[in-house]
Amino acid sequence: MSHHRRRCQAILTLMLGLAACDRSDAQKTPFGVGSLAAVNIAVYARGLESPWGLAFLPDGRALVTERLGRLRLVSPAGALSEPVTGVPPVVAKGQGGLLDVALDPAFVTNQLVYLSYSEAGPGGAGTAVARGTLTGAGLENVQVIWRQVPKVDGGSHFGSRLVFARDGTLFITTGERRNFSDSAQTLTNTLGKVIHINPDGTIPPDNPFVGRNDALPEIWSYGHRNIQGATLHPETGALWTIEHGAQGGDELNHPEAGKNYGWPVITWGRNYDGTKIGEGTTKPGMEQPVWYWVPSIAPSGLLYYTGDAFPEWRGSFFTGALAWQGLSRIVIGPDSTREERFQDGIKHRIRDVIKGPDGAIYLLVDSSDGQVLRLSPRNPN
Ligand SMILES: [Ca+2]
Repeated sequence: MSHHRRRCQAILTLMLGLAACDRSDAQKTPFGVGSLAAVNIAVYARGLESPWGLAFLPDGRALVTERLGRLRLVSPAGALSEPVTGVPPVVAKGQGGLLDVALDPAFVTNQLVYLSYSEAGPGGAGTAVARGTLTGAGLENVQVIWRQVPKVDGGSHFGSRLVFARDGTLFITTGERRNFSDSAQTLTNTLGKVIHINPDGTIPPDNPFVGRNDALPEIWSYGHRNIQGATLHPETGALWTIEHGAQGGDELNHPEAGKNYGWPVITWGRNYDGTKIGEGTTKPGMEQPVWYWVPSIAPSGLLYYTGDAFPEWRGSFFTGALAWQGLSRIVIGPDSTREERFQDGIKHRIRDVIKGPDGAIYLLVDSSDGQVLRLSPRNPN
């Protein structure tokens, strides 16, 4: 082999090495910059302390949670009620507190409201879900229907979103409580899992791990890090979720029964000190995300938009971004997925994204002086 040829091969190897390195270690998720010039951005409600979840009632009011443990009603004009009584005590520490709120699918007849929150107990804290009847006097007959096990120390990675499936069953998303990430891969606990229960807390008999003595029967999927966004795809009825990665590696997934979503064995992110996590980015038997973010945007809240207010956005996912501060739109095409980001006029920590009954998009701004923003067309047709 000539010296020249050897040198060329060395350069080629170096170039291939760099290319491989670029793909696996340093890829930046590309995105387009979207414009909200045709969108009217108004403050729907203000004076909320770290609003976390919001659910519209059939009468046009909304229930909104504040992480420190308050639940309030918001009038159609944006006026806040006094805190609704009957909310269970929460551990308002770190990322913990009162988290999501959801209405029973039969709310019109049963007035049942579901809350997810961080609950104290032996060992520390864990995510829990309670439901109660909303009356003029507050939440009544409040019962805890599900508790994460075990309760552990620390104030991070509680999840949590509540999503009803079409059959009336309830999905609960969780986190792996950060210092217990290996727990996401074992099935004898409910850290780092998607949970699937009946709304009274009983277990659907066709859950994937029912009947196994080495797994808890409420587990739907596992290998998750910290899921703070979830929604039911209105066309397919499937659950979709958003989870936080570490330094890079936020993910969009559609968790299917019994499947392993990889954390902390595979991820597209790295530890905060730059070191490698787990075994790499792919592994047989572990699912790949539909989309992932490097660097992280810290996504929270998930919406699949089907409203009439923004026809051009129908069929898109939206997630809020806490760290990046703005709104991300994800469009899944037949051959490729793309992302568009919005920040002008909404450069805030966005905690949740909700479609209102009017088709407008509502954003929860996570701040000690938080707001609910309403996005509507500037020139409605
Ligand atoms: Ca994953």
